[in-house]
Amino acid sequence: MTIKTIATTPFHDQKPGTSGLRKKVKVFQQPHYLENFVQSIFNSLEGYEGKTLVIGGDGRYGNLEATHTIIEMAAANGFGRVLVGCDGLLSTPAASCVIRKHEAFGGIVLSASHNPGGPDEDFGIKYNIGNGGPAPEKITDAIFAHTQTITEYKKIDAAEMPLDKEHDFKIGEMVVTVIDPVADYAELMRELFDFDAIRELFRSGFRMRFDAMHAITGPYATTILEEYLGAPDGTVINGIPLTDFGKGHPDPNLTYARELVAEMFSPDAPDFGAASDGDGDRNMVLGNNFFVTPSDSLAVLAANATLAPGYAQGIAGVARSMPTSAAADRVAEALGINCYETPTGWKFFGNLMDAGKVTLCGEESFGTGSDHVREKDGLWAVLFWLNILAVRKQSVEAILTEHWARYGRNYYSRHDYEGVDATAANELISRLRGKLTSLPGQSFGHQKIAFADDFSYIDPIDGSESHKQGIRIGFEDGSRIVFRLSGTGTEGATLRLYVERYETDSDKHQQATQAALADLISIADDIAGIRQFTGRDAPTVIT
Ligand code: VG1
Ligand code: CO
Repeated sequence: MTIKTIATTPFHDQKPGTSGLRKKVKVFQQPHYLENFVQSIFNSLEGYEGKTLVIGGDGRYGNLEATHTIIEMAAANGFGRVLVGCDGLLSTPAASCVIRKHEAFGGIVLSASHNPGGPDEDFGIKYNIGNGGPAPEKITDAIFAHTQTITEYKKIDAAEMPLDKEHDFKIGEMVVTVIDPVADYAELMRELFDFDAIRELFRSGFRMRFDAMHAITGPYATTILEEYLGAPDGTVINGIPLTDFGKGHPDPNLTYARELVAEMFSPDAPDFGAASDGDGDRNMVLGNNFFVTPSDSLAVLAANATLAPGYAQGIAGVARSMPTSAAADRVAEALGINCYETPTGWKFFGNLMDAGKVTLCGEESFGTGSDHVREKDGLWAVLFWLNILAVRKQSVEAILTEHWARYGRNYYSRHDYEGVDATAANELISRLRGKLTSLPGQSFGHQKIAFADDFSYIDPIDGSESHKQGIRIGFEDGSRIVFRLSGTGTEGATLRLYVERYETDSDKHQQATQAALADLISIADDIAGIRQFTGRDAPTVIT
């Protein structure tokens, strides 16, 4: 087999964002587009010759073809070995696990996460480094720079690419090892959680529903929950991964996980419900007729961490993204550990975990995880909850009610305005930026603004700086409004409004969330002119 060097032209495109490059499938189908990006990744790396590259994706439309291409390019570029999931499948957390366990040089994950899949929908690709986490900005900047100047890429045309079974074969000098996508990950989960206690919980008649949303977590959840933990068959629904996710939107929230939400808010609801996203790194957790906000979920996991064997020694610290509620901060304070506030995106947690400063991390966007891998991990969070439920033998609602009584309740909601005009959305943000210095001291009804800024972060480990990470407006009673634009959408702009109010009086812990936050929501519109700029009367998604 010979290495082909193919002439190409640079493509002028956006910088890969929070989670790599995400585009419509049609964009990725342009000649040389994927190849240019993959070669730009390799051109940004040093010292990978002879080393191992992990490859896998969430099974969306285009996954398998892209996997073939990347394997052929890895061989031509001098990697020694590729570890690839059967049929090109690996969830994002499993890819992180495999990179770490097999001490790979890095990995390429094919996914557009929670974005829909199919010929007219989205595709994505990202590079993860040797610690198993998303590439830091230094590398994504270098990749982008290479896409602007690339003139050729290398490839070996393989006659055959048998990825449908576990075995080894060679392409040129490179070994391709096809692995079971579930095995390494399932073994890690078994080390972290008390599988015996969870098995006993299911044996006692505990009822659970897990919605895999026709995405990658299906095989993982079926193996772990139904096979290893003895949950009844049918506990996992929509468990077969489909290239178009059954035409659904594989985003585990109250709007898109419709089937699960309907069952969990019915008279005969199971005790526990959960869902995961396209690539398996997000999670939503529900009790019987009860929703757990991701911010609260992080706080509950932190407060109960020692109940799981993998965290029995206690946790070093917690970290949350800036828009995530301060519920975890209260727990950290009580435990006497640090709580770090980082910009949105999992990559900001990597250094803190590598340095041993934090064990648990979370984002309000249904992302929770720990230092067991370097990605957020949907099924891990679900198993953590099961472990806590198995030990405490209480309902999800009772656990939350006790949690709020002890730490106070952070009422919290996120409003998304999806697919709005990008110019108008940018204008809204820049007008807010212009107002920042004049806002403090202003009153809106009984609320007085204490501070307003555009969030900046200096990484405590490597000193790298990130600016303009979102507008924060804080009120004197500790309430907070945050505005930022999404970095992961592929159509127009998405404006996100995050609203939070802290309530210590447990007599006031049973209010409906939107009602509890109504004042702040209307103040947000007064300050930013959301309706005026977006032309929308209501958000697309409320969580
Ligand atoms: C969103 C979330 C963010 C998350 C990112 C990637 O980003 O808000 O918290 O890290 O998606 O998640 P944005 O820029 O659209 O708000 V995933 O599941 O795509 O890896
Ligand atoms: Co995801």
